[in-house]
Amino acid sequence: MIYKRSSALFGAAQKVIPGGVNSPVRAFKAVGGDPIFVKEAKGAYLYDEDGNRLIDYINSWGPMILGHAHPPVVNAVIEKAKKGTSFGMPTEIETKIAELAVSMVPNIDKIRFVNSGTEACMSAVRLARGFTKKDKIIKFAGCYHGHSDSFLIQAGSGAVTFGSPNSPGVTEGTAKDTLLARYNDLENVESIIKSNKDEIACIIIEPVAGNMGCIPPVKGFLEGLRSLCDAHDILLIFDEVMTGFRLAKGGVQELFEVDADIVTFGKVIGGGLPVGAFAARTEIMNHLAPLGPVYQAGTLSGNPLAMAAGLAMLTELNDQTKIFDSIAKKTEYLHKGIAKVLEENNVVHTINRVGSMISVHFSENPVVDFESAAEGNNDTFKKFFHGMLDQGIYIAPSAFETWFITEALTYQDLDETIKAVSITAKSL
Ligand code: KE4
Repeated sequence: MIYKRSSALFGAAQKVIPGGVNSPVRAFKAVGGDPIFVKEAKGAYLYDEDGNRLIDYINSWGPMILGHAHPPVVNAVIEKAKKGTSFGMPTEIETKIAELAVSMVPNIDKIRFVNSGTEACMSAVRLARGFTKKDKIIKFAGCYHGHSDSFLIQAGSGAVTFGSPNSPGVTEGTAKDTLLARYNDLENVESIIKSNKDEIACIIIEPVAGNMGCIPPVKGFLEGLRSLCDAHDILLIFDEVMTGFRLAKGGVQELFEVDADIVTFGKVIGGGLPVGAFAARTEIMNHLAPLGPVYQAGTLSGNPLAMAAGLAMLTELNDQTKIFDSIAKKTEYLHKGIAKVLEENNVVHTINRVGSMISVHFSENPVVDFESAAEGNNDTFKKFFHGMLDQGIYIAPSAFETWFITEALTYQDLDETIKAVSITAKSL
């Protein structure tokens, strides 16, 4: 594959945009080489600036569950744009998508729309702190909830659970209120709660992790968090920015039948336009301004174009819930095919999968948390990424990401992908 024009465009971008990208993971830093500049996309395919067609397993990091340039979404945006693009005033369409989302997801009575998953998670934590009048939060090493200060915290030295900033610009003052736990380790969570009695406002978690590769909760883990939260007056926040409207109509709450107190959304809910949201029962949501004292706002929140895209997307997913089963079956087919050809080529690996989220780890041990995810062989991953790209397959440019399967993929595309793995495996 030739990427001359992408490289030239990357050179120009770097002169005026830090690192040439508007979000770091796009820069290929984890895999090397210049990022691919996409010209357009349709269905399961990307068409880059050098005329290459790539089968897309990122789908804008999740939103394109029905495929790129999906006509009902595109047409809804075009029609809405003709009537104006933003008013900063309430519009009926915001109520319509809110009513639909509330009808699709368990345990939520009200929803507030924002412009990104970060904003949704940041606001959900502020709401939890305001509602419980407690300051500390528990997050899990390896889970990502966006770039708000409270989340950019890494494990402190040794086993100490007090976090320390993992980015300049995040203060020690902020870090001290974020406690870090190990994913899938209920005892660890319980000990942190006991060491911070009556100080913890919420536990925020990716109920199926997607930012350390795909990591499912072990049996009983989510249920255990629910019990701990009930016993210690802590709110449980499910960050469903990735999993919401992807793993089931009602997300992970429906899939695993565990109730969250606050749920955050992004990606799919906006149909590819900038939308995040957070939702909860009335008792909690009514603490939000203008009703209650917890302030949260946004000029473009509930933007009519974004709402039109999101409403078209959720309407289709709500009307055709068989889509969730169809993409889960495609993902299982892909999983089995990739595993077979990697085994045939004696490539040490493990594959994690939940619904239409899947990740390939070049590690012989099970990947159940950040530590085990970090044991993966990154050099092998880099070769795998570029080998697949050379075969016209675009997977996540980082071993700590998840592949997102779109309904637009055909079984022929999946076979082409499995064949590409077979060819690439010979060079690993
Ligand atoms: P955004 O602010 O990027 O819309 O959402 C933040 C976020 C929150 N919660 C979860 C579970 C997420 O996965 C994300 C964002 N996901 C990354 C992919 N790992 C977005 C890609 C990027 O950062 O460019």
